[in-house]
Amino acid sequence: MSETEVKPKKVKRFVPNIKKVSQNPQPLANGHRLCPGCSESLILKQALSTIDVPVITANATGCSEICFGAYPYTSFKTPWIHSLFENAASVISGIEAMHKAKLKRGELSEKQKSVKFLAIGGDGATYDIGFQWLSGALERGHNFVYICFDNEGYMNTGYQRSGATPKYSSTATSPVGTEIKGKPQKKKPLTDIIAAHNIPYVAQCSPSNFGDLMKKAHKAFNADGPAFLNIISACPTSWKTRPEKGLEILQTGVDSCFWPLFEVDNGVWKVTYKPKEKQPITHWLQNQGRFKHLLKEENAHLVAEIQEDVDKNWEKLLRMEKAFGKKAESITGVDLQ
Ligand SMILES: Cc1ncc(C[n+]2csc(CCOP(=O)(O)OP(=O)(O)O)c2C)c(N)n1
Ligand code: SF4
Ligand SMILES: [Mg+2]
Repeated sequence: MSETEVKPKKVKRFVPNIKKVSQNPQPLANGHRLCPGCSESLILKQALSTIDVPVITANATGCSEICFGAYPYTSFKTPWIHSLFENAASVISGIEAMHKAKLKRGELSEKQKSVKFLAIGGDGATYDIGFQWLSGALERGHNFVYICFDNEGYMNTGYQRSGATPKYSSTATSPVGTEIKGKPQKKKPLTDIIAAHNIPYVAQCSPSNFGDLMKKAHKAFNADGPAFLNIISACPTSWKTRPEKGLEILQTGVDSCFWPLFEVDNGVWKVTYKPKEKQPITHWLQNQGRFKHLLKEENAHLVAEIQEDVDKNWEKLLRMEKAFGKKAESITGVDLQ
């Protein structure tokens, strides 16, 4: 490291002790308007119970905003602002910049100084329509956490396909028929794209692996600059799954490596969960109505294609860890220093 480089701040290791974190102030009141079995409230509770300081949230339009925000039934007990669909990252950037200015002018109490900044949005808001706002906020280096609830589609408006929708999922705008077998395109690798912004902390998580999610949320909230958490979120209504099976289904996504759990912490890649036995992709597909057509014999080649893609992505991730992890091997063997 050169003399001019700033050393990343050391964050104390966080141990998700359920008894202890359950005593932290809960961000959400009892009650919301999410469908039964929706993961979004669980994700927020897991993430926000890792900090015990005030948080200001900007919420992009989507299920979370509609279901947590409707006056007079607002679920958030902390300051919360509804942005447009696309600009939650810009709204929170402005609030964070104002906080910095007030801090400089000595206008904040000790409690106000400790405030954290959060932007939340669905995959439609994050992968697609708000992407340039998010990318700009990350590049400017605002100190905030962005949480994406990736339920793989525009669910609030009835499951239109988004950049996050996986290939061959049946959606309202890519219905299975004689012409197509669901969405023809692959899912956008957003976590990798965000990691390419070289921000302090990026991670992919699932509420089924709550210890992993909470450790990552704690790191994100304590990062020196922007942090991004891409969190897969079960949507029983549009995935056509049983509400009580959400976490089990998400676990099959993780164990099949369709949704691997990893982090990029100040440039260091780490796969944070390696399944003892990688499950076949059919375990992820089989209990979801949106993939029902894939289980017909005539579509076996489509499942094989998905499996091949998942395997390639998993191999690539392991190679990233090898090349850019803590024990990284030099790619060329040449030391440039
Ligand atoms: C500019 C704009 N386009 C479209 C809409 C309509 N709209 C509201 S919520 C929504 C879907 C949100 O999808 P996503 O961000 O994935 O969140 P989810 O509902 O899936 O949680 C759409 C299309 C809008 N409010 N603003
Ligand atoms: S439509 Fe899906 S994402 Fe929206 S509240 Fe219902 S279960 Fe949650
Ligand atoms: Mg969505």
